[in-house]
Parts: sequence; structure tokens; C-alpha cells
Amino acid sequence: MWFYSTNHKIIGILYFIFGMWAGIVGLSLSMIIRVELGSPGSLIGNDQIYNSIVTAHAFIMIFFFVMPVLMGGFGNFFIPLMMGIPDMAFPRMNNMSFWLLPPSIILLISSMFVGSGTGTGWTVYPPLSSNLSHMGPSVDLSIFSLHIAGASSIMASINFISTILNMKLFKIELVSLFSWALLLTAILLLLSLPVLAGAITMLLFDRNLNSSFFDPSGGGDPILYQHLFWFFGHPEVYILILPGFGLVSHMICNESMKKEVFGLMGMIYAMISIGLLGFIVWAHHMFTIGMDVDTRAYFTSATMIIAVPTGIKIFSWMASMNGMKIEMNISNLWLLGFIFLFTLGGLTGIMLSNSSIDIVLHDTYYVVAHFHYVLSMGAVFAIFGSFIYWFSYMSGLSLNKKLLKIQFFVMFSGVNLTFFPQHFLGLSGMPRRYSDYPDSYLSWNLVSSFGSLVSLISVMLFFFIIWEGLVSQRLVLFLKSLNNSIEWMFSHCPSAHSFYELPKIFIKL
Ligand code: HAS
Ligand code: CU
Repeated sequence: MWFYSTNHKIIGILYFIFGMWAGIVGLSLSMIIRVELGSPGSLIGNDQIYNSIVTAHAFIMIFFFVMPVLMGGFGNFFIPLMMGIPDMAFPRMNNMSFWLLPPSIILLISSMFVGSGTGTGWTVYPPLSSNLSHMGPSVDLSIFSLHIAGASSIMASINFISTILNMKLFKIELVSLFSWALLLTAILLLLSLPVLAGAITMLLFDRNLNSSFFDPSGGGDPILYQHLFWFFGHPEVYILILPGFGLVSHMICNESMKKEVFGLMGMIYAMISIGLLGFIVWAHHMFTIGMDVDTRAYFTSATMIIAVPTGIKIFSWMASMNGMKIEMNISNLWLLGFIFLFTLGGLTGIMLSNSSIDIVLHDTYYVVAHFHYVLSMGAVFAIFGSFIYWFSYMSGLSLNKKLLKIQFFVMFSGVNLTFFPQHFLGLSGMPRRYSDYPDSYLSWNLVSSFGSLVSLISVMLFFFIIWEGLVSQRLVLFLKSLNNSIEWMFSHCPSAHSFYELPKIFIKL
């Protein structure tokens, strides 16, 4: 019954469980990376294996942890509740979206164990990924895995777009910010994923059917692949963060006891512009291909403009907090952590968007530091914070607050120890995707590997806290639910069917 379920809450929980499991796999892979890099010299003793671990780490974290948890988990569980509707528009398709993920991750994991592994990085650039450099079935398995995960995401996107646009009970401007965030994320997915699917299908043909889309000896061009990949890849990074933005807005709203977040319309327009601009900046990942100066100038300027809507969001969150008594409660800790660290990551992004600087920093650890600040500390902090914030709502049980605070500080120290030194490594020229380095890079790599251990401990503590909350069965009631979002109108955690009849909503129309 649980497996066949078409109920949005059950599917949401399945996504959470799947995402947590995949997150642990991704974390384990990252620990292997950090152990390898914890000392100069070789530990694994095989660079191809090292690179396939890096590739699998990225794919699993992006496609099987962050996306399933943010869209699949929070999206499915909360969108119908926030919109006051009984379920998603296409409940059966929802079930299928979820059940495509396990086969997909099985293919991805198999790709590590057959042949030589996919040592291409998540970008899968030819010629490295072509059959000369990666013979054997590994890359093909990864491509199939991406195809299936892509089909799952496309179905989920169609579902979210239909649900939010067709089933809203009030004007679209009044739909909650998380629903807006997911609507835009779904549109980005729908527009960008087919391009990735096309690119990897062409790669599959190049590898197996003798075509030469990306092979110059047959009249093809490997740069074409990079354009196609990043036309997907850049919107993808906003796909990873927009739902997080939505969740953060909700938490801030409730924490600051305001009816709505500061500048609601501004927030919506900011997300729309981030989504649109996200499609016209892709070549900032390709400054080193030998671009002419006008193209470089264009992609630099277009990229920098994204700082404006993102800044609007950051400053609106801060304005929402204005006048609020900032208690150091657990939600506020994650919120402030998110805002501070995401901004830091965003600012290094602006540095990288300068094409001349990027030519020096491209493929160094500076880039690795940048995207882990926006992902491991942006998207992941939004996930942790919101999961804790909504845990009582989802389960009806409370968590141990003291342990949660300790866990936050351990994790905050861990991720910063891991990734802050990577800025220095990058600035002094350490390249990414290598398993070894000269001794001069030792000290910051040691700090980084130590930090990753601290984060590992914090994650273990997190799972302990969840387990403790579940076994202790401390029931909660929601009494002071001051909010404009209707999901908090319940006094206890909502039962299997959200609404037997549509709620009466008193909201200015
Ligand atoms: Fe990024 C590479 C530029 C946001 C994720 N990014 C990556 C990669 C990932 C990633 C995964 O232009 C690596 C891909 C790979 O495997 O190769 N990124 C930006 C810019 C932004 C940005 C400009 N990135 C993200 C988000 C991500 C993400 C969000 C996921 C969650 N990124 C780059 C560039 C590269 C790159 C280059 C390629 C590097 C290379 O060589 O490979 C922006 O959206 C960030 C906007 C946010 C802020 C902070 C808040 C804004 C405020 C307003 C005031 C700030 C101003 C700026 C006016 C800017 C507070 C002042 C400027 C100063 C320097 C002080
Ligand atoms: Cu980008």
C-alpha cells in the first residue's frame, strides 16, 4: 500500500527517505575523497577510481539528494497543504516520478563497479567521455541513469506546474512563496532538462553508433557538448537553490512573527528574474575555451546582473527580520547560517564571473569552494533547517532542542573548516579533479579533511536526534500558529488525507 500510494504525503516521505539514504551515500563518497586528499601521495592508488568517486559524489548529491528532498520531499508534502487542495494534480504520475529514481541510482552505482568507472566529472565532457578514453559500459550506464532521473524530474515538473497553476484557490500572487519557488524550479527543469537529454543522447550515439557530433575527425565539435551541457547546467544550479529560497522565506516569515515576508512581490519578481537570467549566462563555465572578447564581456555582464535579484532576496530577508527579537533558537540559527554562507558563496560566484579572473581560477579549488558554499551551505542548510522546522508538523513529534543546537554548531564549524581553506588552495593554483598535490598544499588540505570529519560527526548526530525524536514519542500540538499560510491551520500533524473539503480561506483577494 505504501509502495503503490498516490498520496502526496506518503510520496513526499518516500522521497525524504530516499534522499536521506542517497545523501549518506554521497557523504560517504565525499569522505573517501577527503581521506585521499588528507595527505599527499596516493591512498586509493588509482586516479581513474578517484575520479569516478568524485563523479558519483556529484551526481548523487545533486540528482539523488538535493533535488529529491527539496522538490520531491518538501514539494510533495507541502505544496498541496499550502494551497489547500487534496493532492497533486496527477497523483499516479507522482508515484511514477518517485519510483523511477531507485532504478536510476542503481544504474549510476553500477557504473562505478563495471568497466573502468565514469571518471569524467559530472559534466561528462567529450573527448574524455568518448569511447576512446572511456571504453566499456560505465559511461553508458551513467547516461542511462541520467535519462531516467531526467524522465522522473520532467514528470514531477509537469505535475508541479499543473498543480500550482490549475488548482490554486486564490490569485497567483497570493500563492505562498514556496509554491512560487517550486513553480519556477519546475519551469526551469522543463526547459533545461531536454537539452541535457539531447546532449547525452548525442554522446551515446557518438560512443556506440559511430556518429561524430562531438568528434572533430568526423566534422563534429566537442565545444558543442559544453554549450549544450551548460545550457542545462547553469539553470540546474538555480534549480537546486530556488526551492531552498522558498523554504527560507517561510521560516523567516514565521520566526519573525510577520504575516508575510518583506517585499512579497519583489521576492516573486526576483525569483522570476533569477530563473530567466539563469538561461542566458551558461558560457561563464566555458571562459577558457578560447572565446572572443565580446562574448566574454557579454557573459561576464549578464552573470553579474544575477547578483541584483539575488541581493533583493537577501536584503528582503534581512528586512523581514528587522524589529524581530532574534532568539538563538534552532530555526534562527539555520536561517542566519544560510543567509551568511549563501551570500559568501554568491560573492565568490561574482568573482568567478569576471572572465579574466576566471581564466586563472577555472578548474581550481576556488570553484569547488564557491559551489560548496552555495550548495553544501546554501541548499543543504535550507534542507536541514526546514526539515527540523517542519519535523513536528510532519510527524507530530518533537526533537531534542539542546542536541539540535549542538548539532548546528558542529555542522557549521565542519563545513566552514572544510570549504573555507579551499579558497586559499584555489587561489594558489591547486587544480580540481586530481588525487594528489605538491606538499606546499598540505596544510590547508589537512584542515579541509579534518573539517569533513567534523561534518560527518554532525550528520551522525543529526540522525541520532531524529531517531531519538521518533522513539521518545513526545507529542506536540500547534497552538500559536500565527501565519498566513494555511498549512498551519491544523492543531496537530495533518492526517493522511489533507483536506476532505476545501478550506474556507479568508484572504484579501
Ligand atoms: Fe556558481 C560555477 C558564478 C550562484 C553552483 N557554480 C559553479 C559550479 C556550481 C555552481 C556547482 O561565473 C561548478 C560547476 C562545475 O562543476 O564546473 N554562481 C556564479 C554567480 C552566481 C552563482 C555569479 N552557483 C550559484 C548558485 C549555485 C552555484 C546559487 C548552486 C546552488 N559559478 C559562477 C561561475 C562559475 C560557477 C562563473 C564557473 C567557474 C569555473 O571557472 O568553472 C550568483 O547567482 C550569485 C548571486 C549571489 C550573490 C550574493 C547575494 C547578493 C548580494 C547583493 C550585493 C552583491 C553584489 C556583488 C553587488 C552575489 C548581497 C558585489 C561583488 C563582490 C565581489 C563583493
Ligand atoms: Cu553557472
